[in-house]
Amino acid sequence: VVDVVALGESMVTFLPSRPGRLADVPSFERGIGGAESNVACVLAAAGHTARWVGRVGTDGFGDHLVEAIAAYGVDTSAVRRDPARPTGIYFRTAGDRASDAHEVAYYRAGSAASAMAADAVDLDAVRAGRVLHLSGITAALSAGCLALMRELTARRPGRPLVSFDVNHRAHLWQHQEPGKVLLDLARGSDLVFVGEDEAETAWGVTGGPGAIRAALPEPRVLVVKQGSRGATLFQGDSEGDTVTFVPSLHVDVVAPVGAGDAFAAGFLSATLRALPARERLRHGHLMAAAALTVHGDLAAPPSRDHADRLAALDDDAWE
Ligand code: KDG
Repeated sequence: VVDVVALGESMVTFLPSRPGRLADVPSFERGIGGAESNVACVLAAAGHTARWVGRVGTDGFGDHLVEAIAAYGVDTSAVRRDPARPTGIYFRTAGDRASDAHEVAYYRAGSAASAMAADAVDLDAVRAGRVLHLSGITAALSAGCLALMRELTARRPGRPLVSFDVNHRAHLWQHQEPGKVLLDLARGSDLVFVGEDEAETAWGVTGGPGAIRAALPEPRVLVVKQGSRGATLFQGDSEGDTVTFVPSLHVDVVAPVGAGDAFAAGFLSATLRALPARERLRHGHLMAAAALTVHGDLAAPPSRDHADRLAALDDDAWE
């Protein structure tokens, strides 16, 4: 059994050669992106078995994605190729260092991935992991993708543990109200990652982690990400929730893109290894710190031994 299967759209990304407005940047460097395959790549680099399920065109960008993701050690055998639709791509600008203020230009409407649907993916391959990792991005891609997400988050005996990163991308939701859709998908999941800021924009929930948990009591595990402050884990059992907060690492941010995915991968890795709550959050923060300090979506994560040693440092080192 593979540890984690991640399903979603991956894209070739174009990173700017220098900061500035999209209108002014003269050249871009090719990279790979896609929230869910990012999670699979970090997990594979951290020594787990990971599969990415997606759909790309038969174009060179599709070849590149499959090859580059496989080079991380991710199983791409269930990726489908679509001769009629292109691989999605996107461009982004570099904001000023620590801020999130970058422009994103997606070229993904009608992409191969938008044709994913319950009858157009290999559902056995999707459900073959201990964990199935999904994100709210997929729900925004097309009606078929949304129906697939509903199918995968339907509570059924014997399904893998369903991990869901809300990943609210306002740009992608032009024809639908995202709030209720994302909330329903989160409710059907076992482990949910959500940013405090996303909970406010998507659901209008303010008031911090406790208020978010009150709005989303169904998943057994809820991780509320609080940016550079830290993250709060709610771990439910028959007695109620155990609540654990761990501060983030302070790093010089180069680009925030990919940090949420890396966080999810670190948290999932520690969860698969049955590490205690505090270590799960610490592994999330460590992987996020690696991603925050590079331009692209993906950073080489610390080795498992190294991450374990850092996660085990005493509280003073983590304040
Ligand atoms: O999580 C990083 C992603 O934003 C990026 O890789 C692209 O998946 C992506 C998206 O849809 O924004």
